[in-house]
Amino acid sequence: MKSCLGWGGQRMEPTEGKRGHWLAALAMRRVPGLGVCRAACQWRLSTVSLPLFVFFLLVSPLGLAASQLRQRQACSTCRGIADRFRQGLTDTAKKNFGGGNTAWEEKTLSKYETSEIRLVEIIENLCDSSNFECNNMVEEHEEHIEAWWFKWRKKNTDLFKWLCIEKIEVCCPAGTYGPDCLACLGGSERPCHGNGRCDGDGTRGGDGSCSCNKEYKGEFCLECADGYYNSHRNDTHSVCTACHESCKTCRDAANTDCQDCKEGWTKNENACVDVDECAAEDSPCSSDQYCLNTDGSFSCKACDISCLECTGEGPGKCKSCIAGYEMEDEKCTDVNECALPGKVCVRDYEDCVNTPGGFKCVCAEGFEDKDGACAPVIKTEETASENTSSPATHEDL
Ligand SMILES: [Ca+2]
Repeated sequence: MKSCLGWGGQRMEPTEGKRGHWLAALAMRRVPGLGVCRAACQWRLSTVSLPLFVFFLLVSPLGLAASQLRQRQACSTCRGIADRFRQGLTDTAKKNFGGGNTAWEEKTLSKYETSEIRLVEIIENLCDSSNFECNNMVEEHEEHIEAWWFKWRKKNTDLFKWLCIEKIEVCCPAGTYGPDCLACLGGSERPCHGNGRCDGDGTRGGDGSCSCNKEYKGEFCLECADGYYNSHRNDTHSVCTACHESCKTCRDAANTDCQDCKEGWTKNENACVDVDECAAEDSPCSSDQYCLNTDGSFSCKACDISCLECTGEGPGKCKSCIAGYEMEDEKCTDVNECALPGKVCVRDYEDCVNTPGGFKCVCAEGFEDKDGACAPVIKTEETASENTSSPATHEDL
């Protein structure tokens, strides 16, 4: 509750001592956080059954997952605060210092360096105004930040470690996880033996288990995943290297070292070799496609547009031609219907135009299609050009 009362007005009035006035200054400047916090407090106060609700939330799997997520988020929020604080220190380092060298300036600077004014300036920029979690955390733990600034900063230079790990206890040292910061599987020095990610690493959440990189498997990420073999191995180190592309599993790097072949490959005299899917009696492709064999696979490609069926790319690889084409010099070639002995365009004043795979009948020059016949074109251009100047323009003026 204390935290909520923070920006909610109480500290708008300066209270006793140092903290009172800078907090008041902060509170007044940080209007955006105010409303949200006050609303949250009222909700909390008015909810009588809250403990019960929280209990059920925590025991349900969904609740556990949510609380895990919250713990991780709290750590990342705190880390963000520590990072922004460090940035704030850098940004304010040269402030109130003219760049001169006078005793007065040195004195002023050294005073500013450790002053409340500087602290307030830094704290102001720790969170974006829309970041509720961040504002809430700063507000809730302002005493810690203040204590660090005035008392502990010299001894404990790392604010993240001091605040997030030791005081607020939302983070853990790297390589450890969970409420008690236990070592990740494989040890905190090299979690998951350096071959994976430890669940909850560096946070108060997670269970310390390993998610292995793709080359590794097993609880400790020491074994090799399918398609990889141990090129180096002892009790604490394991290096897994990719098998030959033909192996599903292997003992070493060559295609003769496969234990099992990958799909699309087959064992032939101790080695895994490509299966030629295209050599099969029944082509795996459809009739208007040709089959292209590749290492470990195959693909189906479209025949040339002139082929009905084909054995490869282009009109030269047709087995038979589509209508409008005929086989000529082992190629499917367009039939010129217009040059055939029988006339194909039979209307008067009509020309035949050959097209790939077909032909068109169009009216000859000077004729146009009218009611299914080719009729002479009647010119109307002269009347159109005479009407270009209109008296309307004069009226407008
Ligand atoms: Ca193949």
